[in-house]
Amino acid sequence: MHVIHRRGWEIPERLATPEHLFFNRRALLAGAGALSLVPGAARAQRISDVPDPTKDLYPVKRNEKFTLDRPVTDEKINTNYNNFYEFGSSKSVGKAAQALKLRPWTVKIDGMVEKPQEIGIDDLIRKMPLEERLYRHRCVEAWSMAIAWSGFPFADLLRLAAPLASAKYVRMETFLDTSVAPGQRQSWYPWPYVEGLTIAEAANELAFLVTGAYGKPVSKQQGAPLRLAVPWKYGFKSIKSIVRINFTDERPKSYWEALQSSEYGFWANVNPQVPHPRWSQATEELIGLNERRPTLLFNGYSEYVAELYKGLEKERLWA
Ligand SMILES: Nc1nc2c(c(=O)[nH]1)N[C@H]1C(S)=C(S)[C@@H](COP(=O)(O)O)O[C@H]1N2
Ligand SMILES: [Mo]
Repeated sequence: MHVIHRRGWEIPERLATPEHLFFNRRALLAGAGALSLVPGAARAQRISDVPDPTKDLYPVKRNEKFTLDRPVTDEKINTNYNNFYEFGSSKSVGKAAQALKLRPWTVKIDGMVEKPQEIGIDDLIRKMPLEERLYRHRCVEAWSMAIAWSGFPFADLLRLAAPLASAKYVRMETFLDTSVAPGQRQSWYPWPYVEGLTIAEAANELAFLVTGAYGKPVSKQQGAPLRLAVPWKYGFKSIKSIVRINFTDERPKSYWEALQSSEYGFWANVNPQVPHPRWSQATEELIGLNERRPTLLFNGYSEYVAELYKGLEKERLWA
């Protein structure tokens, strides 16, 4: 039998510290081993789905403004090492996630807006100016990747929804369907997954709604058909498979905050100097590169976002 040595991106147990409350080493190892399952997962997707109706749109033109200080993570690694608790608490949820049906898919835009609407995902995607961006992604578990996302600026969604001046926050929700997502049958989790931003954060040019990755429609395990990317925040803010975008004057309570508010808060900005209650955030494991690096304030995106948090120093900005 082929003996598999630990690769660099298989995080040593003492450094790997996932969001879920009790660390499951077996699950992590299964995630690493799942690279061998790629063909199976791909086949499952081919059988259960109609061809993606937006496929012709990709690849889209790269916006060269957003550059990286590291290579893009190999697509096979990115799509085989995921956090998507709806499909299980291990990193190897890629196969289980293929059960998600992507069409029909409706996104409800409601709450404090001038233009409440329910819009089919294909109408939404075709209305929006798609571009590719290379973004870093820093999980609160102290690992990172770099991904070639495709999608559109959140600012364009704001234009479509036209929030009222009284709206302060945007609250997003993932689908809820226990018949496809076994994790959602675990009733101790606060389903559905919820995340939120202030309107000012959503309007920031970095805030990006993802519809594609690596030059094609985004995969299910990465959060198809619509997922958030806010690269200056810890990865859990990047909510997947969004079905509702609600505008409100009440600060949304996010999934991880509802589960464990002593460890996870609303802002969740990356800061290497503020440790998680159970581990350091000073460095990160670059998955796939066998490398550990110092983590940067705002994950290296200070020039875009530091201004947003002036005057909020008393708030819990770093959890
Ligand atoms: N709906 C939903 N969104 C989610 C999660 C999840 O479990 N469910 N996990 C979050 C976490 S912790 C991370 S690090 C990223 C992982 O995205 P990736 O699998 O594409 O790397 O998704 C985020 N979005
Ligand atoms: Mo994460």
